[in-house]
Formats: sequence, structure tokens, C-alpha cells
Amino acid sequence: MIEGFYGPPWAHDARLEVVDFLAARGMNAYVYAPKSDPRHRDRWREPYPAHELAQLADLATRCHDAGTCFGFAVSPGLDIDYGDPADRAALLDKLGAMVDAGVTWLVLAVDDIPNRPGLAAEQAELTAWLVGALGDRTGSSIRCSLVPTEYVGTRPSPYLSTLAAELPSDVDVFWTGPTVCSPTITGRDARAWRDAIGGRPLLLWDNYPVNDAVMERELHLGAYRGRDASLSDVVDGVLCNPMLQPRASLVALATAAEYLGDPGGYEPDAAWERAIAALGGPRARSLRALARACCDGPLADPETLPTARLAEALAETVDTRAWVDAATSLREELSDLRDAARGWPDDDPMRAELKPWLEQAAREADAGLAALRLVQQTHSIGPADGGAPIEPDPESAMIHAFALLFAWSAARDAPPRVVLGPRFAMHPAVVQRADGRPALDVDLAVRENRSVVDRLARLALARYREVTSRPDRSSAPVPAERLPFPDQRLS
Ligand code: LTM
Repeated sequence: MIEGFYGPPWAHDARLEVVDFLAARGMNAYVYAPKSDPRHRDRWREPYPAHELAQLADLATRCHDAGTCFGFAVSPGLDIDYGDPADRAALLDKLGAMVDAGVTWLVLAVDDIPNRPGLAAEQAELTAWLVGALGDRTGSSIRCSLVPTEYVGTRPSPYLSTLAAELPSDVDVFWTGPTVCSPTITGRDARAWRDAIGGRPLLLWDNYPVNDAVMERELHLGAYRGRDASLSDVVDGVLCNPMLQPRASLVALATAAEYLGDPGGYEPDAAWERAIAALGGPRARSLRALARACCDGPLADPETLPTARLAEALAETVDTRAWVDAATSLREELSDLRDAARGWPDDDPMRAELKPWLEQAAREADAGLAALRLVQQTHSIGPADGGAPIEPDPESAMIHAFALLFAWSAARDAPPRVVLGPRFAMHPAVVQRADGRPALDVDLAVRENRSVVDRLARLALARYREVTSRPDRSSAPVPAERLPFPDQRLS
């Protein structure tokens, strides 16, 4: 795992918990690289105060005891003068203090800074100098890795060709796949990138389940997926970048651990069920309900959400039995989601992480259930018993239409937290153009109008409009026994 996101770094106790959880599942690397730790990036020259250094040393020891390699990253790229002796001395002091604290793996991270001609050569030269200087200072060999300024794609570029020629050959290089948060990564992609960096050892910085920066409104609670088995033959390690929420990240990380343990036999859905059960305990039902509503993200389209498939069936099916089955399953799914905020111990740290999404889940589920009730009112259930189709009572349907509008507006007006698919979401989809230079893939970057609840609400209102605009219709309340879920009250 690489704690490499933007936003508040994790608390020390959460880090220790995560290290233990992952080590028990065979994940054996932890790199400290939180972008918003000022001494990691913005004020990288400053040494850590004693208590922070002590915590880092404690984390390194915990990792060591758990059989996990601990790496420390520094990210000086915003303002370092690569050739300046004072800056080099500051870098060596910074990293030397880590080595003195027991760290044996150092990472130089120069990602997310402007690129310019000549940058790769300066970075390669600095890295070579650093490897030598650390060796002289410690008298032992320290493992060094580089997060380069170009870290996405599958093609060579002038920047990468310079690194390939000038970087010390034993420095491993990080890469995030074909894009920043890569929906799929194959062994072939990795081979292509490894060729572009001159065959150096390759570490995958896998940006899943991370939800920082432009993705902060999302929770990525779905399984690790989209990585083919042959990837593990090519890369020398996989480090997942987690969410801002450490405990909630464990759902995806537990599934990633299963992939890493057996890439060929990995089954994401089964691994996901096991992760929920392992993390769930008394809250498993609630966690499962929320996670099923938040399992889309960079690796899975919103249309793969279980509720999205059911809403699709409801919109498309004409067969009464199938329609009732879809409506019933959808109602169960939404009822569980509405109740997901219940069932958590008060002092549960994962509950505190999930609170904004649990609250939004209740709003979205209320709106979805209101839409279902309106659909039910306006649905002429076919003559399953051979009788005439039922026409709904317009006044009763109107009350349900109003109830839907209120619930829908409450869901839409709340602060944007994505549950049941995004109304608007962004992913940092930087890709490589054919000439190797970066570009934004707009189709991958923007997800617009993909909310399951909006779809249900529109479907219900369209049905309502259709039914109430029929001229000269005689109507009567739909008898309870003809409703798919007759116990449903208007509330
Ligand atoms: O991915 C890399 C190498 N750098 C940054 C990360 O720090 C950040 O967490 C992710 C996701 O937003 N994107 C990046 O570009």
C-alpha cells in the first residue's frame, strides 16, 4: 500500500491498524507518501519534529514486526533546485534521518509537478547522486525508488527515454497504469511501460481505492478488479493508494490482497463478500448495503451497481412476473440502504468515516422508494388472472408524485456525496497521446447523469404523466392484492 493521496493524512493509530490488517492478508509493503503532510512535499526541507519522527520510527518498527517493508517518500519536486548543493544537503539530511530511524527503503517522488525539457536528466542525475551519498553515509545499500513526473501510459516519450538512459539501473520506477486511476491494467501494458523505462524494476502505484482531490465526493467500496493475472509476472510490486478513510479502505484492500495472493484464481465478487464479512461483524448488513450502493468508481461503471441493473429491468421489462421480481428486489435493496445508518456501535471509527455517505444513502433510498411507490401506483399490472388491466386512482397517484418530488429534491439538494451512482463525478483521467505526451481523456474523466435514483424518479414521473394524460379513463384504486408490494405505506 502507498499512503499517497492528497488531503488529511491518516492518524497514526489508523496506520498501525491497517498495517496489521494487511500483513495478516499477505500484503507486505507500506510506503509513507501523504501529499498533504507539509514535510513530505510543500516544506520538504524541514526536518520532522521529534514526536513525528518517533511516530514514523514506530510505524517502521510495526511494519518490520509484521513482515512489511516500510518505505519513506519525500516529494521535493515543487521547488527543488536539482543541482544546488544546499538543496542536495537538505535532501540527504531529510532522508538520512529516516535511515537513522531504521528505514531501509526510500522513495523520491517527483509526480504532479510541471514537466519541462531537461527535467528527466536533472532528476536522473539527482537520483544517482542520492543513491551514492546515502551509501557513503550509511555504509550499507539502501533501496531507492523513483515516482517519475510522467507516470501514466504504455508508450515511450522523450522524458522516459532520458530516464531509461540515465537513471541508475537498480532504481525501481513507479507507474500507475494506462491512466491515473486505471480501469484495466494488463501484463502487456506493464511490459510496454517497462520497455519505455529501459527494463528497470517496475512498481505499480495502483490508484484504487483512492478518492482524493476531484474524487472526494465518492467512496470506493467495490472490489479490486480489472487487473489481469499476467500483470503479476511483469511488475515487481503492487502498491494500492487508499482512500482518505482508512478503515473503509480495507474493503477494497482486502480484495486486492486476495488478487495478489492468487492473481489467476482471483474472483472479485467472492473476495468482496469475504471482505465485508471479515470487516462487518455486527455491522455487516449495513456495511454491505452501503458498499453495494458505492461499489462503482474508476474500476466499475455506475451501470454495474446492483440497483442500476434492477432499475434497467424495471424500465425495460413488459413481463409482469419479471417486473414484480425486479421491483421487489429493488425495494429490498433500497430498504436495506435506507436502514444502513443503523446497526453501528456509537464509537465505531468506521461509522465516523462513512457518516456523510450513510446520511446521503438514507436520502437517496427514500427518494428511490418513493419512486417505486409511484411506479407501483401507475403500473397497470397485466391481467395475470385473466381480468382487465387495472387503472390507478389519479388522486392517490398524485399524492405519491408529490412525495417523490420532495424526497428527490432532498437527495439532490444535499451536499454532493455519491451514493447509487453519480449525478456528476470526475476522475483524473490523464492518458498518453500517440506521441507519448499527456492529455485528458474527457470521456473517462467525466461521469454525468448516472444516478440510479434520478433514473427511477424520471421513470416514475414519466409513467405518472402518461397515465394521467389518458383521456376518458375510468379509474379506481388499485386493489392491494394487485400491487407488487401491497404492504407499502405512503410515508
Ligand atoms: O498517482 C500519483 C503518482 N500521484 C497522484 C496521487 O498522489 C493521487 O492520490 C492520485 C489520485 O488522485 N493521483 C495522482 O496523480
